[in-house]
Amino acid sequence: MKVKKFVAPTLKDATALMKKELGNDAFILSTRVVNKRTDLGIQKHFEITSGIEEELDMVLAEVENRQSPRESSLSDELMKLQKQVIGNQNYRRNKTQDDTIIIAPKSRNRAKINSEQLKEYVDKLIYQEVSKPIIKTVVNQIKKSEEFIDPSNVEDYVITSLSSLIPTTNFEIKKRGKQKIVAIVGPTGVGKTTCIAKLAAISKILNNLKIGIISIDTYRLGAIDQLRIFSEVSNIDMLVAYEPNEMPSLIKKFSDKDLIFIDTAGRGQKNVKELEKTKEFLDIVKLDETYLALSATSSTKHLIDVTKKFDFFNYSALVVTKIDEGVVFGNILNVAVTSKKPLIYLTNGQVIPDDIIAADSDFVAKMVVTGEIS
Ligand SMILES: Nc1nc2c(ncn2[C@@H]2O[C@H](COP(=O)(O)OP(=O)(O)OP(=O)(O)O)[C@@H](O)[C@H]2O)c(=O)[nH]1
Ligand SMILES: [Mg+2]
Repeated sequence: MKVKKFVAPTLKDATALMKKELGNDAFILSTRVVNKRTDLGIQKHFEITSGIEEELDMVLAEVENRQSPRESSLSDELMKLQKQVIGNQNYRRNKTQDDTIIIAPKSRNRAKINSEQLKEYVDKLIYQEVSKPIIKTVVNQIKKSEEFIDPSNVEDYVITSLSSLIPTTNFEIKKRGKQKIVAIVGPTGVGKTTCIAKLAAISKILNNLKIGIISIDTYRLGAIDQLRIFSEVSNIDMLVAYEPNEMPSLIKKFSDKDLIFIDTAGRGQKNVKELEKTKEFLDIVKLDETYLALSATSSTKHLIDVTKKFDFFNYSALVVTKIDEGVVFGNILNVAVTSKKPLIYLTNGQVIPDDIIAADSDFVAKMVVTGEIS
């Protein structure tokens, strides 16, 4: 930290001098009245001892410089989120009469995070393809809370900071008697059917629920057989709808089920006509929830495009599949933040029903920072 003293006839003038030289991020460590010899004799002046976190500022500036203009709206969104997080932190911000903000940390005696340490994490996040506004948010948070962060524990802080940005939700099933209907939509081959098989098996075996599966995927060769084999092996009822108007009667046939899953045909996000066809099937049914399945192996750009093109399905949450095949994980974080849709499940392999995890923001943040699935 750079520490400097400024002396002026008024506190306001001393603060103005400080800001002129050190910028708006400088803060006042202490003030005192001093006697100063002037042409008019000895006069009372105000002395400000100010500080600025030079090293952290440099890292922040570096990230800011790397940020492309197109990312600014996401940056605004993140700033709002960041305020939420900072609001919880152990900081005192006092407003003085001349509207100068004085940040008064509680103690300045502990070891500090050095810029090398911070750079290490910035580089890790860049490698993980975390979007730059998100990195900027994390650096900002560290900068603002540096006094309270143990330098030996930066990783935990980065994880907590990222975790606070990731929305997640839980799968809830009401008590018996209230049927729930869930559809999974998404691009081709991401693992929609496998995910339904996992959820169906878990709900039946662990929760003892009566499950029905309706497939509307009469498009892909072998799609029906894939589900039929699973339904026979697991003893879960399955029906097929060939036309949208068959849906109500199939739902009626499953009136004794606690939970009905609807498996849809995979559609490329640019195939608007086919997406609309799938929607016709779903519109006839009163769905409780729709999940959008996305593959962890796709790029951030692709994932964001899919979330936008599937928007008209009004999906409530994201299932991220194939995390076991993911090389980097920043894309998961980026898409959750940008789409503002919560993550509900992550799938981590082909084994039914084992390879599925309820989404947890700390777990995802840890994946992003360490590059590993723990
Ligand atoms: N490694 C890995 N493979 C998975 C995972 N989930 C599904 N798969 C595999 O991905 C392939 C496609 O899975 P499906 O469930 O048929 O995908 P889908 O989205 O239903 O495909 P379409 O209906 O054709 O659009 C299969 O080989 C699955 O075993 C996962 O979490 N990890
Ligand atoms: Mg399928």
